[in-house]
Amino acid sequence: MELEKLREATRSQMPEKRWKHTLGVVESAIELAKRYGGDVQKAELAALLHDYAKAWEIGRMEQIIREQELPPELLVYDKELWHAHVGAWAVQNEHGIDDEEVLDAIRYHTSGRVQMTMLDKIVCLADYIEPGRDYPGVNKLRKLAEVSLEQALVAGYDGTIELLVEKGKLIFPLTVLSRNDLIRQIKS
Ligand code: DGI
Ligand code: FE
Ligand code: FE
Repeated sequence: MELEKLREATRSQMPEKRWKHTLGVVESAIELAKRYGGDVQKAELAALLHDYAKAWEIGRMEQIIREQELPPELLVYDKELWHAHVGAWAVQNEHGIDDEEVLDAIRYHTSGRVQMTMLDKIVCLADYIEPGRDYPGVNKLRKLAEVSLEQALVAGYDGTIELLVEKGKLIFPLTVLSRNDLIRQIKS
């Protein structure tokens, strides 16, 4: 079966720990899709593939960003952002995934974006709260996730932004725009 092949292909891209995380994200994404009336099948597929390129070598990712004309501004921000865009390119290219909604959910799972789709939100939030995650505040996020996708995501971005500030790192502007947009969505 197609999904089974994709599972094995994805698993083969990463160490066991990252695969466990991936399975956790799949579980949480399915749960969130059911809770909020999202597309469960797309949530499962996007979650399975979201970190496809996470363990790829930095040099390989950089080359793909340049040669495939992925957003060049990625290169001047944290390398942690790269695997999302490279992963979307890779699953389209290596496995013929052509569902743009699924590709976008993979592409924007780290940074977020303005006007996130339900699927974008589900995958990004599942990434923050999957059962294997253990960081200060994760339980607060899990609680918020039962009430509001948007509120939980804002709390997630707040934590990430705080961490980046603490470390003196750059913040990818799209993350700030994404957070602003979610706050506007909550208020309207
Ligand atoms: O791939 P994962 O570790 O499962 O999670 P992820 O894809 O959300 O990556 C998160 C990492 O990216 C986290 O360590 C913070 C880092 N990062 C660096 N710059 C930014 C950033 N994350 C966001 N959202 N925005 C940034 O500007
Ligand atoms: Fe990721
Ligand atoms: Fe992840």
